Amino acid sequence: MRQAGRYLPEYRQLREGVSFAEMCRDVDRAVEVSLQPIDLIGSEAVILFSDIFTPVPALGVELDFAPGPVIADPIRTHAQLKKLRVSDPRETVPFVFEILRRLRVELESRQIPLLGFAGAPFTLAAYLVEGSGSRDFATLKRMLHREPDLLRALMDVLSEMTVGYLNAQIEAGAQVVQLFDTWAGLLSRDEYREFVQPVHRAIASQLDRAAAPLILYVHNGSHVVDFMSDSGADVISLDWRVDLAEVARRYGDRVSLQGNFDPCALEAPPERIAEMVGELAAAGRPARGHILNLGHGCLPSTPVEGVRAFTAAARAL
Ligand code: 1CP
Repeated sequence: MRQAGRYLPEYRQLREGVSFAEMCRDVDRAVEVSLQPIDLIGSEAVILFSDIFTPVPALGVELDFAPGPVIADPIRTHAQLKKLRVSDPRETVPFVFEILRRLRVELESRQIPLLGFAGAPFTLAAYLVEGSGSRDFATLKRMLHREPDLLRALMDVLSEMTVGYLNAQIEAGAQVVQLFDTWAGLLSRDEYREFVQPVHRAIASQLDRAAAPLILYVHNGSHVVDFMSDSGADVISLDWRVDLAEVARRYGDRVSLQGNFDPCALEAPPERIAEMVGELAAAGRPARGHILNLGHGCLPSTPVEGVRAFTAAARAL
């Protein structure tokens, strides 16, 4: 969950004078930033340093990070949609796979697993239609209600891109892949069932699952946990609004769980963090598997001591 984020002074130092997009393309720096959390905070897995928008410019979309993605010409018409092209990511974003291959070599001897990731079509579409992040994504929702076929067609293109991108990551050495659907929780249950659930299932069925299990994350998704557990993903990743004990009891025989510590609770004193980690581990125990993690990424203001207290408590369990 955005482990290499802006809360680490060592990340900020490496990032100085370089744009975020350049950082993602700079194999040496990206490898170094990906590895930083192992020694700096004691994490037991590594996620590729990149962004969910890395493969998007290759579709023919102009975008920038400021600091979140900003789309030069938001997609609102069929004519714009028709111009999008799905390419072979090995040719258009080769650096992503070079970073993964280098990371696998670095991590092999340390026996630390490597995660790849992608943005889910609904979340990518949310930014592409809206033009940037938003509180309520009103333009996206207008499209959903006025031109549902246009939104579906956009998500079809993004699904094709996502499947190719994740399979290429698995081929390059990602041992697990995580699909981030940060904004799908904006939808009602009926809308989620209609627009999001089939997309997750289609992606899950087209990935090389024998080589890498799939984790599905939905932010603000406490009302759609049943759909998540039925998405075909091996692990569902939850935010802190979800009662993990209840989900573990109800769905834990079908899917493994990941989460769901509130990153803001990393502000608590270390002893209290250790107590909460113990409670969280106990809550997840009825599930067939539970990856202790945050429920969302760290904030730039998250105290590094809090993150260390979390990993230390998890390791001490
Ligand atoms: O920790 C890591 O290195 C993992 C790499 C990673 C991941 C998995 C980054 C680096 N971003 C993401 C995922 C991501 N990016 C998501 C899905 C997960 C989530 O909800 O956090 C989303 C929605 C984005 C889009 C994005 N990119 C935002 C959020 C914008 C918004 O609307 O709130 C931001 C700020 C970025 C830029 C970005 N991506 C990653 C980092 C470290 C940064 C900050 C860059 C910087 O200023 O240095």
